Amino acid sequence: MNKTDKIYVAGHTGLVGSAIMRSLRAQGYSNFMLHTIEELDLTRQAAVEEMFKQERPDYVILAAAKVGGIHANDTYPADFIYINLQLESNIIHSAYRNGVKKLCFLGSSCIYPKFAPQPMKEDYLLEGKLEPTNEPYAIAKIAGIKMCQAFNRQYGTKFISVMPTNLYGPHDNFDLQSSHVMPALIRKFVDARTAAAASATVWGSGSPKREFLFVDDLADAIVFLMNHYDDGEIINIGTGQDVTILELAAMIKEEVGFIGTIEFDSSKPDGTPRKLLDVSKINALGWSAKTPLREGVQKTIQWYLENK
Ligand code: GFB
Repeated sequence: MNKTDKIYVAGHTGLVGSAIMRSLRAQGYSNFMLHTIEELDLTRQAAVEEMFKQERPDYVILAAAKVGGIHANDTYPADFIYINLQLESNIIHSAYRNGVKKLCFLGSSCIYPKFAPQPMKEDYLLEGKLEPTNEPYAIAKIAGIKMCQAFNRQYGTKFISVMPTNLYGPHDNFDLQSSHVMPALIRKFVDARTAAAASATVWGSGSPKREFLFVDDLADAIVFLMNHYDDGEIINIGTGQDVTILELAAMIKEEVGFIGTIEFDSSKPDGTPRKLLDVSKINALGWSAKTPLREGVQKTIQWYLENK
């Protein structure tokens, strides 16, 4: 990408999109096409087509999505499949119709089978059944990957698909019902400390393992891949290391300075037992994650305390 090329970052105000904006701006890119959800509803096909025709971006980073944690995915499956299918379909098709030079589609590590061997290699896609709590979301993301590959094959487009692991960082959603585990636990331990509570509650058993990538590292990886990766085959983005939910909770508790105990709510689901990405493909291209988990947790707590 040349520094003056026009880049459309779909979802530029979210956790991922805002980090991509920070990374692009830091690297000297300055020509952006940005629309808030109020200005442009990405589920409306005609509106998306019109916007592409008028603004003709050179590059597209598709970071807009309906996302949420295990409870939100499990409670609103229709919204997760419908909104994601609509918006990715509209953007991918319009990108092709308007001669976009390259598009980056963001998938998720939940596209891999629930009981995939660990760490999960890119070619495990579609080799087994999905985790039921987020199957509709995963199916929408798999459809996005397959759309990119189909357009590449039929029309010669250059659409890449990246699979990030669980993400966290500034601008995350800290709502306790709809958020992912990292922001939920930061908020719970901060609230428990403020209230001098005896305990804070962690959902499930605490035994599932998750890999966490600081969102600014993801953003750097995406800009790197936009400039160095042209293959339609999916590529994982992660740290290559995971922790149990209990280990994560203990770390957040310590960093927040909460002195009470941790309790478990076994009425809430654990979800998939483990989803660690094999990151040898992106490492071999010359990229690896920089931010250690504790440092990322500290930065995210800091951001939450300043912005809550
Ligand atoms: O981050 P999370 O909601 O999503 O939950 P997934 C990860 C693990 O943390 C689960 C546990 O085992 C949860 O039960 N957990 C413990 C909590 N306490 C909490 C809490 O207070 N809030 C939340 N949210 N979890 C999502 C998918 O799966 O991951 C999405 O549903 C997406 O589709 C995303 O792929 C990356 O890692 O289980």
